[in-house]
Amino acid sequence: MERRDREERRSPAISHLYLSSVFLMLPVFLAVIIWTLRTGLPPRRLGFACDSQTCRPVNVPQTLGTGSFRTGAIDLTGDGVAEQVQLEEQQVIVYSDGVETWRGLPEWRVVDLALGDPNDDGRSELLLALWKPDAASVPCDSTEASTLSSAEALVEVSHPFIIGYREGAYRILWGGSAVADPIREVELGDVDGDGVQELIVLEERGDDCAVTVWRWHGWGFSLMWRSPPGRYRDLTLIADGAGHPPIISVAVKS
Ligand SMILES: [Ca+2]
Ligand SMILES: [Ca+2]
Ligand SMILES: [Ca+2]
Repeated sequence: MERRDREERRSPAISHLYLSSVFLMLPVFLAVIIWTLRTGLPPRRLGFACDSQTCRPVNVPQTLGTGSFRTGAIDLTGDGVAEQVQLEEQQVIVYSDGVETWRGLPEWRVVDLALGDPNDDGRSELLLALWKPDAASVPCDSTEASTLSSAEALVEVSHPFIIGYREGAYRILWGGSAVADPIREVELGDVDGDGVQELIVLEERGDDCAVTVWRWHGWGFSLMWRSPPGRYRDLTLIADGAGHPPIISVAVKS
């Protein structure tokens, strides 16, 4: 009887201690919730595996990573020694033995680039996704056209360009026309396993993006496949083991 009395007398103290602990932990719980809301959860990654006809969704490792090019090495001059390629503040710079040997035009705003053989001629080049000012199309019957200065008539549009080294100099080997769907990111890789590299593009489609796969046809690229639109970013290619072509991987914003 005395023991029960003691327990009954002690139970309010235990309840008080329990409530105090909850109140003490409350700031910790709130901090975790705020941190999660502010930083967001890691984006989910989605993969696409391709064959000669199409690409289909596949599972890929949920690793973090950026799809934007920063630096890389490839032999552009064909002498067997790799050049260093850097993308700095939207300008492409090529170095040979630490010495700058080429940089893109100042009016180009390069948002991404890929190293490889986009035009399937056995030589390595740079595939640039760039914005540059182009002459705006002004209606022929517009009375305002004659009053516009040349600077005012320019608009910045998205292009794919191929830069290569030929006959002792870096040149624009192929300057693609302005694209209707601006290019966000590019990759080069033989995703269908036929021995020829494809151009993989993350392009804007309204408020969303689409992943597209393009084949070089001799004087330009033709579309092989386009994904349904999604909130994609960070386009990369990931190895799928010996004998298998690489898999396209994109992060999906939640
Ligand atoms: Ca070289
Ligand atoms: Ca080439
Ligand atoms: Ca291929």
